[in-house]
Amino acid sequence: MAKIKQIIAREILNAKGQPTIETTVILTDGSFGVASVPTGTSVGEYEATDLRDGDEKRYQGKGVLKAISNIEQIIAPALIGMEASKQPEIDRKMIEMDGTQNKGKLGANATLSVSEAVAKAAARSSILPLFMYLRGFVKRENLPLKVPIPLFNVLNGGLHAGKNLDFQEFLVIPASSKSYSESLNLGSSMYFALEKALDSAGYSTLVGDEGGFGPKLDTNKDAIEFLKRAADSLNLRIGFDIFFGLDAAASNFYSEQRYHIKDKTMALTSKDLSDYYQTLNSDYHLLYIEDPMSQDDWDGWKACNEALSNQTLIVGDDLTATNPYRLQMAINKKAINGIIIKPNQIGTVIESLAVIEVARLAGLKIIVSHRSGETNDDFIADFAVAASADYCKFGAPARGERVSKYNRLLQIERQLKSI
Ligand code: 2PG
Ligand code: MG
Repeated sequence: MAKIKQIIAREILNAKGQPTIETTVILTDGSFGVASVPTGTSVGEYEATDLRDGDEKRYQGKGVLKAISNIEQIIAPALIGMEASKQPEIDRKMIEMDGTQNKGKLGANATLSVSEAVAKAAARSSILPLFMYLRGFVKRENLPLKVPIPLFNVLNGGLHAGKNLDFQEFLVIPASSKSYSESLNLGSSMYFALEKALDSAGYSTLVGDEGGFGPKLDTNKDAIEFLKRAADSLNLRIGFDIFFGLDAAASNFYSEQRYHIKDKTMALTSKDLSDYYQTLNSDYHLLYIEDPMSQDDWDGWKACNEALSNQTLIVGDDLTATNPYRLQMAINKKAINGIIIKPNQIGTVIESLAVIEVARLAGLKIIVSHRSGETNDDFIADFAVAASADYCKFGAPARGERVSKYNRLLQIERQLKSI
């Protein structure tokens, strides 16, 4: 069994031009794994620490040299000599060495890059595709091995597009009856149909952080209306061939217990906002709403889930932050029926899988997600398949750091056919 021989980390840039970590793990049999970790822009309050140097002379204080030194000086000496296939022990060791609730000492960016690089190296060493290797750590192996349904973020708003709109992501979701490759084609067709619809109405088609268009429209509803126009232009039946979804990222337009959106002149209570989602739902068949309420507005969440969950996925992201305690609260309060899983919100591969396990037992839908500040690393594509996620959210079907994941899923789809 191959053991960890060397761990090297370096500072690279993510797709937004901010520093991040790339870690290489080399094993005694010569196998190696390279992993780089993403960064969020709209970061929830309950996420694990993305450790930054704070040295204003380098990269506006966002350098990651401290996290890198944690990898090389603290993590590497402890992990070298361990069997690479013992992912749970390796991740546990890092959790213990960190000793905080939120990876505040070592940095979740440091621990995750090592955790993922170890998994990649061990997969190579065992001559398994990464998704098959990771599958070995997933409980309830009778779950279907399939490519998740992609959620395409074709229109960007909020912090991802200069606050052009309040809601952050306008998603198109292919019907579950379609194969993954058909779904990718559909997402791409919608993307270009939307570009045409915006352009012919005189709006900008410049793109936001996740590759979707970022037009300055009058209301959030207008953005959904443009999705409808794009679908109509392709003769797609909404609610049959294609569905729409939102990541409202509502913490970003919540202040003094009110929600502020362009669609309404008055500030909204949770109840008003929930009613508005219901109106949008009856007009546009919203299959999915992520973070409809702010991250601590539990009453709002509960009421929204109660009102909408029979037709719509009510999904926690900032609310749950891939954190077992937050997830348990959300389950107890009946606040959600789906959960976003972002490995960098918690900091290791095994902890991310454990959160999925608990969520699935509670009957929640699982959505594996990228971050807005991605790299070209495609780890989460394999991770999503291994975990039998219901959906995956990797941005628009455009731009290198987004399509690296979608393209990897194409490869996996082929590999699954030959199993
Ligand atoms: C989100 C994510 C990813 P960010 O809110 O779901 O789309 O955005 O990475 O900026 O938190
Ligand atoms: Mg989100």
